[in-house]
Amino acid sequence: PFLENVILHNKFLSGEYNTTFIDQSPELFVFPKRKDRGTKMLSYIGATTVNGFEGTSHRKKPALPKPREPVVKHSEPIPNGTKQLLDAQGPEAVAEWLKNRKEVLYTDTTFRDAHQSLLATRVRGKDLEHIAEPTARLLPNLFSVEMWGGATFDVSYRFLKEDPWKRLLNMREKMPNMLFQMLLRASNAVGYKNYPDNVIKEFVEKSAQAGIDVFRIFDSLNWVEGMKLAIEAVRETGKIAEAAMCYTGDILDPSRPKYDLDYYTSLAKELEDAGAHILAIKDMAGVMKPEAAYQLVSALKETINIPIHLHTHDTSGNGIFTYARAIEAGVDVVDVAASTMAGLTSQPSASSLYYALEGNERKPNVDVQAYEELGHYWHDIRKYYQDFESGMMAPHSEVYQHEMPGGQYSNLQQQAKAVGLESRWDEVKHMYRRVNDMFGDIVKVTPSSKVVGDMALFMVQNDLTEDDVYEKGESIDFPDSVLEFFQGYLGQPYQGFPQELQRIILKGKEPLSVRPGELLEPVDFKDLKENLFQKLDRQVTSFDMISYALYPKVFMDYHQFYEQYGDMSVLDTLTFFYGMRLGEEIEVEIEQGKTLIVKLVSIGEAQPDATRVVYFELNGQPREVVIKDQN
Ligand code: 3PY
Ligand code: ZN
Repeated sequence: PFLENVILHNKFLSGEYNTTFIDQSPELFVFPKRKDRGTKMLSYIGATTVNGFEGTSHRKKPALPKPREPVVKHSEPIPNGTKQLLDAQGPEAVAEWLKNRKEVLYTDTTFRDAHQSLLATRVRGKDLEHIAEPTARLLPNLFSVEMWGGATFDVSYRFLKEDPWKRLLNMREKMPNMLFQMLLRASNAVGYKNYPDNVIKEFVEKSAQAGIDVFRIFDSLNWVEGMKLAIEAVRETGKIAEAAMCYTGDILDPSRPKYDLDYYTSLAKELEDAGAHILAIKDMAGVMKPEAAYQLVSALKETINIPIHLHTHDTSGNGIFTYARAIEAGVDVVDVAASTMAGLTSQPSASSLYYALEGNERKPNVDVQAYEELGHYWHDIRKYYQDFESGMMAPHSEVYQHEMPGGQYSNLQQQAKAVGLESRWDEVKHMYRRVNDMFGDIVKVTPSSKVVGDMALFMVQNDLTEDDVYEKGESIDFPDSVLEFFQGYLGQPYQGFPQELQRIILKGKEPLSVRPGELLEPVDFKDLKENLFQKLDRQVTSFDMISYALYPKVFMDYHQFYEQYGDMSVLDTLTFFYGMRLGEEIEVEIEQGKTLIVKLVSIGEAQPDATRVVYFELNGQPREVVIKDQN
């Protein structure tokens, strides 16, 4: 606009100015050459071939077969499912319908929590979308498919360089019969901190518009005050508000009375009163023992009138037993994953539970054979992501001691490795529990679990004992997340903060006693949109806008990647993570009906400035890109 104003100015138009510097400065006419899509893509493939992908071992691209997939008739109509019930009759009708089912219902988590917990959330949209339609055809009797939210949102942008909204919209098209479920961290949305109220409302509204039907809402401290706004925002969209209480402690252990049966029944009642259509019990670490599940679900059935949805992780190996007891007590829905993406830190296996319920009147109404076939796809695709496996190979009953959530275990392990604590991992796990106890025995789930993890790492790294913290705490600089937690920026823990520790950590800073969202300035979306328009130099969608409000830096980094390389979500997964083998030829469909054929011909010697020329053929024409070798 500035330049336009200049050339339209009357002095410019009438020639009353001196432009001789233009004639004398030929460099003004040298413009950066805008790279075409093909060259951008080759730059990405070249860079990944030479330097590897963050988080994968830098090794030669593995040769893996195409995943097997079930045969389905694409020409036939997709059978109706619960989505049609919600759309026609609304959330209360769905809740009523659920309560009247004899069989237990399934939510399939393969598309979200299973890979968040087993593969560091790294499964790409392309691989999820590929199996979406067969799943919709083969499993129309599921209650819902959990496929969005939690960590998938930022990991999409941050590591996979793809737009999470596109994933949602694409899958929505392929699964028109399924209720889509997401995990919403209440006032933390899909982030790790509290956001202003209007950001939460806008995010919920946009997610509902893009296709989410069931919002599982939890607060990382089970603080109902922090959940009400999100519950209300979901109710206003006409979608299903599933309020979750996070299971912590052990109701069977009388020596640990903080989170006893009464705690949970009162919490459930509060959530029902706050407007929940469904109650979720979120056992994020998988520490709910079978008998506890039976007692808890039985007590809740006596207390509330809304359906109950149970979520656990199979870390200890007891998941099926826990579900079986909960089902006996009348739980309405349970979370499961396709068998080849189940078990360990993921959810229990859908087909194992099916067989475990053989002869039981509550056996789920799903096609177990179809589930097994879908499992073949996941089995094969999982191999593409082997660099992200946690290494846990057997049931891990230690979880009952450290209580780390399934989604955190492998992450914290990576963090420990990054700061040189790989060989002290046992100490970190032990410290995690010590920190929990120091903090007053708190709910540990994103983001409060991150605070506990940060503190545990910090203490092990600095060889600090619990006594050191109390004795020398005044002179210790604690991690920011710990400081913010004790200031009340994540909300208020049940029964408050331990006061002495809070005093030591805050060093005179005043803690909040109100809801953090009340204090945060609302975001001016109009302003933000203009600002973003200047930055992106293109039309700004309302999805971009809310993503930027949640994660400004992550979003801008993604944008910069996109400018440099283009849309790399079109690449097949092995090429995306490992680049290409010498002599290999691949086809890339960059848009419908437009395919590029890429061959990697050779890689030149490293030059003194550490660059290498990578030689390709693009649709038969020679092309080269210069890559900085970072090894
Ligand atoms: C998340 O918040 O991402 C979780 O999965 C918590 O269990
Ligand atoms: Zn979970």
